[in-house]
Amino acid sequence: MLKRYFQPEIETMSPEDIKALQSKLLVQQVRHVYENVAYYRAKMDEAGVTPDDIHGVEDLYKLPFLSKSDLRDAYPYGLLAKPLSECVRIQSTSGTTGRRVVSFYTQHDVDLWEECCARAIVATGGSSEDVCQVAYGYGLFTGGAGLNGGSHKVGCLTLPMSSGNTERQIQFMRDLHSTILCCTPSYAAYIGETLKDMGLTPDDIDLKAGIFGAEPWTEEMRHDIEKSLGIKAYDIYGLTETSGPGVAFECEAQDGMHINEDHFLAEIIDPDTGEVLPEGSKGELVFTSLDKEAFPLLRYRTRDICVLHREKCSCGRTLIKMSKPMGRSDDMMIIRGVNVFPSQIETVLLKEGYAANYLIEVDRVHNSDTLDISVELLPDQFSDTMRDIEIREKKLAAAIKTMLGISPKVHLVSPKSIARSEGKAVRVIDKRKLHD
Ligand code: DLL
Repeated sequence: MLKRYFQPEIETMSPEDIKALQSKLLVQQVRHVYENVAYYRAKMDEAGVTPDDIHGVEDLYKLPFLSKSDLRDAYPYGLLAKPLSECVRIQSTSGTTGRRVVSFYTQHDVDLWEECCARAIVATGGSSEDVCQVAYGYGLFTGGAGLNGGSHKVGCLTLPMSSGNTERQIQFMRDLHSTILCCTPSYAAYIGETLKDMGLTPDDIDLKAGIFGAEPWTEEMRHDIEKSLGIKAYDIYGLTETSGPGVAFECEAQDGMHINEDHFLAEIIDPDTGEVLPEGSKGELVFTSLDKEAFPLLRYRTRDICVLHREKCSCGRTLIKMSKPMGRSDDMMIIRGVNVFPSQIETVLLKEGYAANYLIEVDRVHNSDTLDISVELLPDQFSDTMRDIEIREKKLAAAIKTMLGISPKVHLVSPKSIARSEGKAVRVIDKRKLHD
């Protein structure tokens, strides 16, 4: 029989029992950090809090926050809570934006991380009958390693493709009958586009589900990917700091991701004041690891903006859900005084019938912000006359203005002229940052 849950005893635990488990683990985790991480001990000392002040989840607010700048200051070993001789793995972000994060794992940490990814795979209907094609990048990036490990734990036949070489991906997918695809949503969209370019349809492949994350993506994009690959597309969330993918995962309800609360305690705070907000409020997601050995993090500010909901889910899981992050607070652009997230623009583009192939360029000219959005025409729109294209550009600009409150300049460009992504897509170039 198909398993509905990878670890039912946790995934369907009553909220009261989860809270009790979290409280017990939190007390231990705080002590572990205080005794082994001088950097965080100094923060606690400064805040006047000791492990004896932490009796359970209700005392979490007493602990100081940890931020990206702390990670930078403590790079590379300052937050390590175990001797290197007990660590078996390092993963890292690419660090292209100057924010390299290095995370360490004991074997126990790797096992728990892979279990989290296994829960995500089973939640999409995955089992030992499946062939799981992992097209996240392998290497320092956590996507490949995490889903690879999760796939093994479920017992899927694992196809460690890594990203890139898209036609070969499709060839293997067909020859080896892959049923689950794991990659970034922008790469999934590209695979869908390539399938069509190869003269194939979803009927020519056996995929049934996709596990896509590592970057923000909209509901509209989900719909497009599902159509182009003939699958159900599920979201998965995580960050290098917390191990990698699998902190939260989507189930059959496809309306938010269940957080693996036995390993991660989530809070939402006001990003400006640090005040803890009630459930249902939009704010910055903060995570406390509960049972990590090598790289535990207490009250880590992710900068991701989302909402937490604890309600009965049709899948039977009791784990709290997070909404799709609409982007990092540092992805938010302030253009002519207005807050703009790239995901808002993507929503309009897809609703207006374009694909998610676009580039947003922001600049400042004569002290005034400019917003230029290049969007690819679809092949059937490309035959339009110049006049038709101008009308389209105006219509799209008006729809974006309605969403954002500011007017962009829209440039419709020829199909396939915007570079495709095999990993995380780069959709914004903010030239103002280059001038500063
Ligand atoms: O992206 C880990 C990951 C790999 C998650 C594969 C899911 C699948 P980092 O490179 O450290 O780790 O980037 C973490 O990516 O803080 C979010 O801003 C963003 N992110 C991750 N998952 C999602 C998602 C991996 N499902 C950063 N939706 C996070 C939106 C996401 N943003």
